[in-house]
Amino acid sequence: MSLQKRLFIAVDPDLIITNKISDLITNLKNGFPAEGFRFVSRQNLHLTLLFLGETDVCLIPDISKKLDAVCQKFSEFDLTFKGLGAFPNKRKPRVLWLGVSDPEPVTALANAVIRSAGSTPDSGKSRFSPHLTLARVSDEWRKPSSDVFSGIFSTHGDVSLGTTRVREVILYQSVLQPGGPRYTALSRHSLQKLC
Ligand code: 2AM
Repeated sequence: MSLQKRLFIAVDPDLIITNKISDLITNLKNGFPAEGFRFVSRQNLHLTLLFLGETDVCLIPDISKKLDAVCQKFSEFDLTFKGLGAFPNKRKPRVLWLGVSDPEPVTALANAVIRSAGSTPDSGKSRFSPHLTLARVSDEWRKPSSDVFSGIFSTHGDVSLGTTRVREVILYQSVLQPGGPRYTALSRHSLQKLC
């Protein structure tokens, strides 16, 4: 059997935005019953471009090469984090996320990454929708707590966290552990510098 790693491709917010997202998560934890949420830990905050899932390790050099090629065609760009949203909907969320107000550049980048590197069984199953996951909601909390969620969206729905410069695309390995996943950067791919 060949060795496999669970992979995904993402961009990271910069330190200032990471701190602001971390503060927002602290506010959410303080203001609302935390036991129904699994918040993303500070070091794991990212915006996924493509989830590859379990991937043969022998494919990793080829994926990295493809990411280099994609990143040669895209310049660094700004990404503004704004607004809370939820999958599948705000009434009974399974995932609570932070949206972006300028989705075009990151969507173009993600679509290019999907076209180039998205050939594993799990990749590119759903349409790219730019979001940064803040928390996952436990099943038992989805049904009885719609007033909690409406409280969250009325208080923080329009939250505006500022702009990060996206400078690189990162190939991550995810190792699932009882205390939450551990993400390790396997390779980093710089976008073209702005003049
Ligand atoms: P998301 O939280 O932005 O939706 C690493 O597992 C990342 O890959 C997750 O943070 C998740 O991004 C994304 N992902 C997409 N589809 C996935 C799936 N089927 N299983 C696990 N992660 C998935």
